[in-house]
Amino acid sequence: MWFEELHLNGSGWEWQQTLDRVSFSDWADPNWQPDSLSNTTMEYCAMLSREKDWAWAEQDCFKRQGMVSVCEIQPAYQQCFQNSCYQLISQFTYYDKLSSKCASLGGTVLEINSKEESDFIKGYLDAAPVGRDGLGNLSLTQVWLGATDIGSEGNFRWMSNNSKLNFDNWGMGQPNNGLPYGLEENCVVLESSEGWKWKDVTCDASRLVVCEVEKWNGGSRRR
Ligand SMILES: [Ca+2]
Ligand SMILES: [Ca+2]
Repeated sequence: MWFEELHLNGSGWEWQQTLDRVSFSDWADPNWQPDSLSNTTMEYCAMLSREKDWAWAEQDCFKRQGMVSVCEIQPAYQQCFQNSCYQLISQFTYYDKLSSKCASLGGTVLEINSKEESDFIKGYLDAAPVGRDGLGNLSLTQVWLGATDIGSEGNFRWMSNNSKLNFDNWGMGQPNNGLPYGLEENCVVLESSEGWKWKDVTCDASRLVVCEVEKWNGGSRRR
């Protein structure tokens, strides 16, 4: 069985969803697992091995044939503020998959409705240990916000209920709909280099996303 939760960032194992360090492990044979630091097979993922009574074994991330995955329906959502809890998802996601990605985790795409929430999210993202690509390079530069002006240029609305923005935190000169370059910009990101202020961008790239759940919906569950 495939165990997609783990990956190696160069100095140890972390959970793929939360990027927390793996504090518990059950390697099949501590004498030879994990061994990817000492050979050249590039085994950066882990699985549960039936032959080893479901203990853990390393595996090449591309060798998925014949494997199945088990999903947990709630990610950690341990970062809570007022009525919401948040989880930065460490997989790059395209705009058209945003809502379904968060829905599959019991939540919606991040929406920011107040200065206080904005400040909290800024602190969360500043502290997030994310943004390493497969080679260990930092890559957390933009995070999707659940807002768009698709359908009515300049009239940005929240994706969850199509209501007009009740708060904004645009960066200097934004939103500009791509002017003067002529690339229509109908999606919104938080930009790390501008203190996580907002900018409209084209909708076609994949970026990281923060999912949000209401607290009463099980958000503050601890593992
Ligand atoms: Ca636009
Ligand atoms: Ca823009």
